Amino acid sequence: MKPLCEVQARDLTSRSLRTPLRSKGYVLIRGLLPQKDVRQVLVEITRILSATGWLLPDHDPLDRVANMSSACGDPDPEFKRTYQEVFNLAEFHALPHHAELQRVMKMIVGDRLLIHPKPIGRLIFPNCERLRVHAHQDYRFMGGDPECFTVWIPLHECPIEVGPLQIMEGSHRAGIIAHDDEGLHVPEIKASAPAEGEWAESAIHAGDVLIFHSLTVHAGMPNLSKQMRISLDCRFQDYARALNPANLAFAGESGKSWEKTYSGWHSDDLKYYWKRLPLKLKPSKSELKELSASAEPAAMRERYARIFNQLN
Ligand SMILES: O=C(O)CCC(=O)C(=O)O
Repeated sequence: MKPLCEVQARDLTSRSLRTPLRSKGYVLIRGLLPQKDVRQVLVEITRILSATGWLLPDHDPLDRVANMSSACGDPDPEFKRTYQEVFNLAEFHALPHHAELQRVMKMIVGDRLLIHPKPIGRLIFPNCERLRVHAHQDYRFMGGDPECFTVWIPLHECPIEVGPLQIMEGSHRAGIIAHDDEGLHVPEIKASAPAEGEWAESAIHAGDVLIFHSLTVHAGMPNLSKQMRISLDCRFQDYARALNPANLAFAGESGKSWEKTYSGWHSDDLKYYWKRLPLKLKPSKSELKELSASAEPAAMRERYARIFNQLN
């Protein structure tokens, strides 16, 4: 097993961050976030998972012992219902705005920092191969400018058996790799696809963050424990670079909206913050309007129309 390339938060410099990102496509920063700040998000999420019956009742929710009779994942409807509750938490959205993370991301992308507003929460039941996230590049899902970075944050100790993320070292240099989407809910890179690099993996601790480029191939490792693996991934870029507006809106048919997401929040500070930035949308608003009338098939026209309407 090849370990991930790591740097201690206390030794961080612009050079110690940029060098591995450039050569290997990622860097693991040990101890960047105070454990109590990460734990606070875990407390809120496990409260929801406990109430919904995903965790065994005779254990501390923070131990995340899974009730396997409830095992589910995206796109199961029961997963989507609970995920929505997690997504609506103000604490969940606040973590990517953590001052320590912003400091580091500015060292990577510069002062014009855009924190994408839709972090993804991963609520991974153990021993469910069908729910594992297989090899992919985030660029396939994000679009916009490839000079975009993901930060993966486990909310608890994540030893190898709990299934942390693994990285194909140097794979960002292969450019955009074709993903297979036939019969798959989430497109993935076939094991046989030509991608250079060796898989690297390490135990990742609460407070560590794994930062990688949008073209870096990565995958979730199998969770072979009895516990759920709970993590968050969020994306960052220079706001002067192209941004796919789908990253700001809810493009699907679920009826999700920012108004619903924000309805239980006590503070307005992190609501619609990106609307104050001079973003470079690609497609632009006028192109979106045009696409919502002309794109094929009809489902794509509807998707563009939903994004366009939410931007206005
Ligand atoms: O947490 C996982 O299993 C997958 C995360 C991922 O693919 C990402 O951070 O882009």
